[in-house]
Amino acid sequence: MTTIWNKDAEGMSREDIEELQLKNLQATVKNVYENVPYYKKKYSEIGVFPEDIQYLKDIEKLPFTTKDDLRETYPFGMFAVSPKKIIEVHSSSGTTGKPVVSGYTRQDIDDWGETMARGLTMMGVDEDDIIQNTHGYGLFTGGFGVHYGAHKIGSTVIPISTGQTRRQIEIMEDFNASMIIFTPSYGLYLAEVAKEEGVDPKKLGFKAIGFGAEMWTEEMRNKIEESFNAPAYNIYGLTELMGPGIAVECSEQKGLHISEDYFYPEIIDSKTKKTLDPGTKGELVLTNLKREGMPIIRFRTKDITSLDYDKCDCGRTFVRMARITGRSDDMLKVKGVAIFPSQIEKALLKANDIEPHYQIIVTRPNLMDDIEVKVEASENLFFDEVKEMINIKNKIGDYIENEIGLRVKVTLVEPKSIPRSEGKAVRVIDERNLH
Ligand code: DLL
Repeated sequence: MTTIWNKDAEGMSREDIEELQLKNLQATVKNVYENVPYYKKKYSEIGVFPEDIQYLKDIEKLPFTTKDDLRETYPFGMFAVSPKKIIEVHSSSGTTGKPVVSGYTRQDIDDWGETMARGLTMMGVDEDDIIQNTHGYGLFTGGFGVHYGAHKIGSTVIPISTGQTRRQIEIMEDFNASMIIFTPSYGLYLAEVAKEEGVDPKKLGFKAIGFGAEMWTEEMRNKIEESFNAPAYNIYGLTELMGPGIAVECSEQKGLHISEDYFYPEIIDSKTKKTLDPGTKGELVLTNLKREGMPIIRFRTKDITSLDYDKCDCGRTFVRMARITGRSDDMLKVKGVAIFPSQIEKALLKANDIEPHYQIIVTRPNLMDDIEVKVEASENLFFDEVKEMINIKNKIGDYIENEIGLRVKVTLVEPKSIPRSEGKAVRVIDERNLH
């Protein structure tokens, strides 16, 4: 049995967990009904009220919240407290351009640190460790979430953020980092660059690796563990609810423990929207149970997983969710950034001289994500000068970058060369094999 950060919480009996969850759910529903006009309107429209929540199961009476709801209330419409009490905001892509904003009070930031402290402890990290945190610090939640957890347990954090890969290798060696956090694709790239620099990643002496923010396969985990000669643990989270720490994998590496005192998980069938039994694969729906700044109720994560309530050998009683194996929508994560094809389409519609036929091709050459957008040129343009083509390509590249925040390769192809489909157009070709 490993050390548990907060035995009182993480070792609770199922009965106690459910009692606490019901109490906090009732308080949260009351809070949003009274303080967030958007929820009040939605609940009043269908005639459900806070007092209708008598049992945990009653959560199913409440409507779902989606990214679109957050977009409609952009930027601060979902806050349940006065903006004065919000001390930090984060953000990520929305479905049609406007990003999703997430606000935290001082207490929320402290709670975020608590969940990540639990997670780091699951990985065997403590105050003697030095953590190299390669997650981006900024509007992305990765950097700060891990940072708050590291502070809470008193380990030393190197807030190096993403990029400067050669410098990362130098720092790991010089500062003697004992644990590292990365996205799986960046981890593999780091190992490759280390080898190029003449550094054997196996000898860097990491005792644990934390990784998340994007989909990965067991083969990728094996490769990462082998490259660094250290166990790699899965970290799950999302901007809307809290960022990294919602669920983290323990030493057993058999699923991620969801901090159930902070989150209520459900699995639904994405089509019928009915709640499914434990163990069945479906879409994860999450509810904030304690959040002050921006409590989100029944958020459709669109992530596909299942829940396992069996006792875990690590001694923790919190439910475990399986590794994410897919999405129920068309969101892609490229270089850790969430992207929707609709955003690319919106950018393309701004450009002249092209046809609205396109394909998004995502590959992972040399272990780094690459994204290419193929667009059909108009007949006129296709027979035009090369200089003009380059101008248009650059312009499209700018529009897309403006929309998604990433520079992509734009390729203009011959008119009518992109295959037409009779049903739903195949817009995305993901060659990374992440399922
Ligand atoms: O990626 C939060 C995070 C940061 C988690 C660092 C872990 C580590 P978003 O950018 O809002 O937040 O993206 C959330 O990323 O709905 C999943 O589709 C995907 N995702 C996050 N963690 C994992 C994971 C952060 N461990 C979206 N495995 C989620 C698979 C993941 N997919």
